[in-house]
Amino acid sequence: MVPPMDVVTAFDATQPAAVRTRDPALVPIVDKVLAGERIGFEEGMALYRTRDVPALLRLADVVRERLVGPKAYFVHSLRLSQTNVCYVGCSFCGFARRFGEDGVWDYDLDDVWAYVDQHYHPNLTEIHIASGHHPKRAWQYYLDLVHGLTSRYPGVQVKAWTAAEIHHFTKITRPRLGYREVLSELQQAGLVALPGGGAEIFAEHVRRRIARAKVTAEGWLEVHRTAHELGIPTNATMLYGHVEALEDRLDHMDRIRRLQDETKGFFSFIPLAFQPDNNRLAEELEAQGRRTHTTGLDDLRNLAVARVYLDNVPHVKGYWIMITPEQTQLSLAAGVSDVDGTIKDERIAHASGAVTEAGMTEAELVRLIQDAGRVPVRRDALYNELQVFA
Ligand code: V47
Repeated sequence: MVPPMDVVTAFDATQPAAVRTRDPALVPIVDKVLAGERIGFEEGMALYRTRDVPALLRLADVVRERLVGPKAYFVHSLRLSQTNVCYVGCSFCGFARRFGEDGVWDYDLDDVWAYVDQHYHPNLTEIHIASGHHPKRAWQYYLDLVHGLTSRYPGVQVKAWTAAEIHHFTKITRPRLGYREVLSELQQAGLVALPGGGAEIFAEHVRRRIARAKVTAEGWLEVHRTAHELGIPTNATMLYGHVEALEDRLDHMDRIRRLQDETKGFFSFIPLAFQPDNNRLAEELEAQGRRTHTTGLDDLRNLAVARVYLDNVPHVKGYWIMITPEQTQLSLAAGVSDVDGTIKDERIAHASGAVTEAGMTEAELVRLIQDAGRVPVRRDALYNELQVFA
């Protein structure tokens, strides 16, 4: 039987940040979080399992407010995927192509400059690059790409390549370089941050099923550890809503939390909702009658658990490309303090059926944030504040 609201509470009238809950299992967790204490794995699972989702969202909102106050961040960003050639074969991916297949592209440097010229505007701050594991491009191409972008577009910061791609680069260098050398050469060429992609789900039994040939979980974490040691901040993602269990999601967050305790190099955590079109995993799930999009409630619950569990990561990002702008606006009341940005030409999620636009305008993002009662802040790739919209 559900106890009446006034029987079970974690409520201190002297504290403005009160969270009432109907779920007895939440009461000690709420107390702990409000007291600023870290919660453990089982407590994280209780957050995932609670039926009192409004209390969970409220708790995440309190944590978010404590960490960043009323501000919600966005960036003028351009997505760049210089190629979709990839031979890794992740089952969730609708983006990758092999040479000669329909829809393949593979930009030479001049094509990259032409692409950026087409999208460039004076407020453009960040170029976020993610692509495929191209088997033939030489290492020098990537260094020239970063160097060319930073010298041609002064003021634009390059946030480039997922840990999976950094891992791939170590294989194409001759003599073979390690993570540290690859990252440090990219840094010297002008790279300032790493995006959080390629993490998928760390748990081995899931990773084997969806990303068998990709960098291992340990490799992904080691790339990020090394980046942090070199002074390159990074993000962390988690691909959810496919074949993983809730325990796998929390295990994923737990590994990120542990690394962040060591390095403090993550800016933000970004759950990526599985886009179930045009990929093998979607077909497999379809055959079992389980090909579904994540639900709105699961998206919010997941973001809220992340906000509470990852007490050492400054931001949880609501990625509007994958969960829609409407849901992203709601997520601002569920622990989210960053909505990514203008993006312009997203291709990875759209290759797997994302129904959102490929970009948004600044005015749309500002409205989305202000209507949620929060203060929009335009930031750069390193979270320096460029403009606060009072
Ligand atoms: O690495 C691929 C994922 C990632 C699908 O760091 C899919 O600020 C869902 O990393 N359904 C690329 N996800 C996107 C990414 C990202 C996005 C937003 C912000 C940041 C950041 C990083 O997208 C890939 C892969 O993990 N992905 N296919 C799919 N069908």
